[in-house]
Amino acid sequence: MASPVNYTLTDNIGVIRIDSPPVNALSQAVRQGIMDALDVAGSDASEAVLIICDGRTFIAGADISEFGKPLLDPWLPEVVDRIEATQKPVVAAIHGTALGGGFEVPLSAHYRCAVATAKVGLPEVKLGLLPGAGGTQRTPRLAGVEAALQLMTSGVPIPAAQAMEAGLVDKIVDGELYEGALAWTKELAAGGAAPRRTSEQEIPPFEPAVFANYRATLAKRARGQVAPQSIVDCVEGAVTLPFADGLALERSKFSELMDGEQSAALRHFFFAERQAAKIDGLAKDTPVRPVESVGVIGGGTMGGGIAMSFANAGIAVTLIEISDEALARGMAIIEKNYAGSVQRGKLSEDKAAACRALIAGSTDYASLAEVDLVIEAVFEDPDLKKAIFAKLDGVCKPGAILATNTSYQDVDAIAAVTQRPEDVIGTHFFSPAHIMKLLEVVRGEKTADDVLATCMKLAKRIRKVPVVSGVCYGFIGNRMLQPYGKQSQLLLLEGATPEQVDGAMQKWGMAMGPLRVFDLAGLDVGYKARQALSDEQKGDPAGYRVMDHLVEADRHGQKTGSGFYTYDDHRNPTPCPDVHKIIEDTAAELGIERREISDEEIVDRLISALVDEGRKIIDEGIAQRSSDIDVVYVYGYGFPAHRGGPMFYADSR
Ligand code: 3H9
Repeated sequence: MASPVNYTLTDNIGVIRIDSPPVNALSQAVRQGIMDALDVAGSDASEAVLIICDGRTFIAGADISEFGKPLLDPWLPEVVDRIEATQKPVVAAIHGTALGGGFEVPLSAHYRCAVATAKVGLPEVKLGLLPGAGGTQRTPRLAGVEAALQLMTSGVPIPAAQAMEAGLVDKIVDGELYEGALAWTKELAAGGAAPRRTSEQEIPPFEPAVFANYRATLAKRARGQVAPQSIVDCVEGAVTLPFADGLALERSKFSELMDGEQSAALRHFFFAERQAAKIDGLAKDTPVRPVESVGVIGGGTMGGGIAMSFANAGIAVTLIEISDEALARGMAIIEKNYAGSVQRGKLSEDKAAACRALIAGSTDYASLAEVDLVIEAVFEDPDLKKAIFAKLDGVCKPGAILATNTSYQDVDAIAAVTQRPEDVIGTHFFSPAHIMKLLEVVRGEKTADDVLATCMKLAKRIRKVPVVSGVCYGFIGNRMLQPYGKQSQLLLLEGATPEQVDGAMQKWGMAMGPLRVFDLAGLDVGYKARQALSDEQKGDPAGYRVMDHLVEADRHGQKTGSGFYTYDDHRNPTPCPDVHKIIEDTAAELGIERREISDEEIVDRLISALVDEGRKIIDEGIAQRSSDIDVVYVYGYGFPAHRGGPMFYADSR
């Protein structure tokens, strides 16, 4: 097999060109190829060496698919040390994204240039790792301690201009990268530039408290995660130890993390997320329909958030409401959200204005005649939804995709009211829709393949992570939430308090415990729904009776200032003795004996409830694969990514 690394002597420059699609990851063959090329460059007539990549990006990191398997020589740390030790000046030329090991290669080169659109970063933390090829030692030498900690503990890549300001890149190349980089390398050689080894540079002065501050902040921001703290240890090592000892520290910490459960879970999750985009039985080249304009029906929190998701991706939106007043209210929420993003520095004023300008309002369905996709996001009333779809069938152009954002309703029944059920699909967003990454794409019985393929592709365009679900009550995520919610009620009746249940789950890593989630959603919603059901339909009263009593005591959840907790003006929950009394009385009413319940039992029973339902969802073919369920739970329900998702967690036990 041809090597993915090609070496040529071009004039007086040795050019090492890496071509290993899709992202030039540092597989064994690439590492070996770089070593071989350096061998040749070491003894030929070249006066300097240029490392550059073909394809869509510079190296995107170590090859993650090799992780967790026996190490293959040469190891990346050896490769980067060899680059740095080269006796001729080595230049790295970056385009696309230089990430992880893919940025540690340029850090070990002597000079770095990039095109303006390039980004560089050390995202290992997102895989439960730290930069293990000298990144923790070289980055602070170039950019200073604080910038290094920021880059590595956040894992967020930075644009080339920012990298240049930080000292991580020396030159921005205008125009074609190869030409510009080659010319610069020649210039350096002509000027007698010597190898400039990062390991030999002094670390710029820094605030000594920075390490303690980072440790404290990360203990909160990355609760329970090992890798961020290990990164701080290594950067501290960079300032206290000689370079070689710092590298040894980095290596030992890297190996510890690699062998640990958290990195295994996060690596699983990396591939799970990418796998979720693939649809079994659907050809890769299934055509997609063009989507350049979208209609959203319903200007509530959900509809507004959906409209913003499209506008943020540059897609024009028509927002439909039933009256001018309702439309004005919806538009005002959107304005407020954009103003908030500007205030928090997430969006520039110009960008916010441009996005906002893409959202037009209307009270007339005729304005949807030419849109490519409509998403209905009105409240969960099946008759109303069906009436809307019948109307859409009348006004929308042939080929328009008709989507419902329902959380529970039968997508097939909604499709059946139209003359074009093949164009109907579910797109279930999560609130707040302009922020949450998950999108459940619900494939109806008659949904056409190209409609499904279009929605999956579109999801990526609006920066969502799509997961396909079949039709069932609650689809993947909310269906699993039902037994989970029920289990939380049983735990209360059997002896736990709301704060104990939520505390145990949050300590374990959930963003929010189940009872705070109930409070957030509103206890009255389920209460009202239950009023229409017979006792038999309602099922075991232990699953809902406490909530009934809370609503009857006017505790409707966070929006009314009280539910399972009492809330202050900043929505902070406080445990409430009245709630404890309601729980104890309900247990007595249902003849349930109370006992001491451990945090371990709480976590075990709640996660088992999720997993048992998850297995049914797989068996019924509602989810394509168990890793899809993990993606749903991490991106939609605050499940800790470092535990890999509920199904991975259960499988690994
Ligand atoms: C590291 O470097 C450790 C070192 O410090 C120390 C070592 C000793 N390896 O995301 P996409 C595949 S840790 C293997 O859909 P995009 C991916 O699975 C690494 N495969 O494209 C997918 O395959 P498929 C630090 C990889 O354009 C295909 O490429 N680096 C790798 O949306 C396309 O990927 C990172 O964490 C990899 N490193 O985004 C960067 N990367 O087609 C991880 C990608 O079969 N990568 N693949 O599903 C990314 O963040 C994104 O892939 C990237 C492109 C932004 C590059």
